[in-house]
Amino acid sequence: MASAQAVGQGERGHFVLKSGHTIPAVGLGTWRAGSDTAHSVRTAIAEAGYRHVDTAAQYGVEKEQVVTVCRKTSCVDQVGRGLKAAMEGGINRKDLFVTSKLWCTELAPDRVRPALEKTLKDLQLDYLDLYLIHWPFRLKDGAHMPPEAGEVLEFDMEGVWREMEGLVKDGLVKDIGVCNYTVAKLNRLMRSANVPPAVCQMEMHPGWKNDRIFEACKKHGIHVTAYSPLGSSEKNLAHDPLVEKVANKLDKTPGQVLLRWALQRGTSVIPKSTRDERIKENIQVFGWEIPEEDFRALCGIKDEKRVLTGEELFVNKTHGPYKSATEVWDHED
Ligand code: NDP
Ligand code: 1BO
Ligand code: 1BO
Repeated sequence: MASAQAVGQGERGHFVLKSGHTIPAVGLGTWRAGSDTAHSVRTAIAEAGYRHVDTAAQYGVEKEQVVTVCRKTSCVDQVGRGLKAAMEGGINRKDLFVTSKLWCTELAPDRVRPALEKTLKDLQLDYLDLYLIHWPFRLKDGAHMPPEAGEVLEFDMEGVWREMEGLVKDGLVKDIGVCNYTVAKLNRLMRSANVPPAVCQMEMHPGWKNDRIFEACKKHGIHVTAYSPLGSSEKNLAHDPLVEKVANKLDKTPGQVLLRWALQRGTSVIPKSTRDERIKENIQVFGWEIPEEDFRALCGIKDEKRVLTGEELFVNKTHGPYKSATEVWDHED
């Protein structure tokens, strides 16, 4: 049966990583969570039962920031404050799973450790459960979107990974991994890694199944986390007629069907919401299954397209080095 993957072990479900550590099957995404971040993190952990939070230095939500708009000063909430509030409410740090990511400007061996140390300080933590390379492209400090000539630099993948391995050795992070990798880049990394990536995070939903890299990860025993599992805000699949039909049949919400579909494929999920009711809804995905025929029908959704092509971040059509999104993905799409 398509849903053979072991999920729902324990109260909320988790997957076992290569390292032997476990990753909770559902985590809270925080990209574009903005001023609601601390509240969302606190609600997710203290009220909805999440134990996994996904963030990144690049999201600008790890640390509280004071912003002034139209002479009015306010605080942008942050993940660190939400985690702290949850821990003050009695949740143990060791029961939480916190993921963060190394941004593209820091993809040089001598920048890895300082970047991690800043993230730890901003999150007010003394270790991370998982630290990921956010995108496998090095950007110059202050690079534009899209990048101007000379703003995409050479990326020393092996040197950066050695530094990531050092963070594990020194107990600053429990596991390391990558995001937005292709099969070609993964094979290159596997050739030199002493500590193989525990997790590969990638865009995945019925409108972008990403099977090629998913299969490569399975072959290497690398756990996959599906990002944008609802299709992100740009392509929200909650209104897809087939998803709605399956949801009605199972008496679940479209969001729950999309998340359960991903769990049954064997991936963890990190849906983002800043609405309390959706945060709670998105973790009610255990103790029931999408039947085989509906699972297969969802797999058959046509018109597969990425939401995050990387084009705005890394493509310079005139000067390169990446002149198209196809090149960003090593011609594998
Ligand atoms: P998601 O697929 O999680 O979708 C988020 C959107 O769906 C928001 O507009 C949200 O709105 C809405 N939503 C949330 N719950 C429901 C629901 N039950 N029904 C209908 N709509 C819902 O998109 P993201 O792109 O945010 O991906 C999730 C997380 O993955 C990110 O937040 C980030 O942590 C991570 N990520 C990692 C990337 C990487 O490069 N490694 C790239 C992209 C994402 P509202 O908030 O109003 O509820
Ligand atoms: C800007 C980074 C994309 C979301 O992870
Ligand atoms: C804002 C990030 C877009 C990546 O393609």
